[in-house]
Amino acid sequence: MKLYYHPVSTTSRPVWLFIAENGIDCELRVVDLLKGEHYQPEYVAINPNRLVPVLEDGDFRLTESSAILKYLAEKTGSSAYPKELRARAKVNEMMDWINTQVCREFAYGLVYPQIFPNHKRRSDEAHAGTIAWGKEKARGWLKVLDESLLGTKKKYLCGEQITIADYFGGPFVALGEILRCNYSAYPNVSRWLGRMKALKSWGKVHEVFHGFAASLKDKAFESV
Ligand SMILES: N[C@@H](CCC(=O)N[C@@H](CS)C(=O)NCC(=O)O)C(=O)O
Repeated sequence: MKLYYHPVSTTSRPVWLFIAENGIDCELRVVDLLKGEHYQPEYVAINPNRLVPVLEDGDFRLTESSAILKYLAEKTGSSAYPKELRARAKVNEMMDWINTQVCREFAYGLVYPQIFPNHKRRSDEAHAGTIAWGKEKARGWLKVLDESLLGTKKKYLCGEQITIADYFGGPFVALGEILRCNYSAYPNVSRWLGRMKALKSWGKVHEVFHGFAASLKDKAFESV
C-alpha cells in the first residue's frame, strides 16, 4: 500500500498515526503541498480534489481520511473499528461529527484562515468575520466535546477502548497548538488529548507539525 500525505496536514496525521501505531506495511509518499505538488498533473490524476491524503492499495485508490481509516482498520482486522453494529455506528457517528463540526469550524473556520495565505478572504472585514465565526463555533464544539461527548468518565471518544475516532479526532484537536490554544477550560478534552499524545508513535508523527507550529510562535493569533 502507499499513502500520499503531508506531515503537517491535519487529515494526513490521523492516517499516518494509525499506520505507525499498528505497524501497517505502507509506503509513505510526501506530497509537497508547500511547493504546490498537489496541483501538478501527475497528482491531479491521482486525486482531482488536489488534496491529501490518498491511499493506494494495488489498483484501488481511496481519498477522504475518514474513509481511509475505516478501510485500513477493516483490512487489518483492527479492534479499533468494532464489528458490532451499534458500537460501529457510534464510531461512525463520532467520525462524522469530527469531520463536520471540528473540521469545518475549527480547522477551516478558525485555524487555516490564520495560517495559510490561500485561505485569505477577499477583504479584511470578511477575513475577520470568518475567524470570529470560527472562534465562536469552535468554542461551542469544544464544550460539547468536553462535557457531553467525553464527559468525566470516558477514556476514549467511544468508551473504554481506543477506536479510529480517536485516531481521527486527536490530531484535529492538536491542530490548536499552532494557535497556542489553551484547553484548560476543557479538562476532559485535555485528559483525552494527553492520552492520545502518550501513544508511542505520536511524537514521530507530530515532529514536522511541531516544527511548523514553532515557526509561527511569534505570530499573534485569534485563539480559544
Ligand atoms: N475531506 C478531506 C480533506 C482533505 C484536506 O483538507 N487536505 C488538506 C490538508 S489538511 C490539503 O490537502 N490541502 C491542500 C490545499 O488546500 O491546497 C479528507 O478528510 O481527506
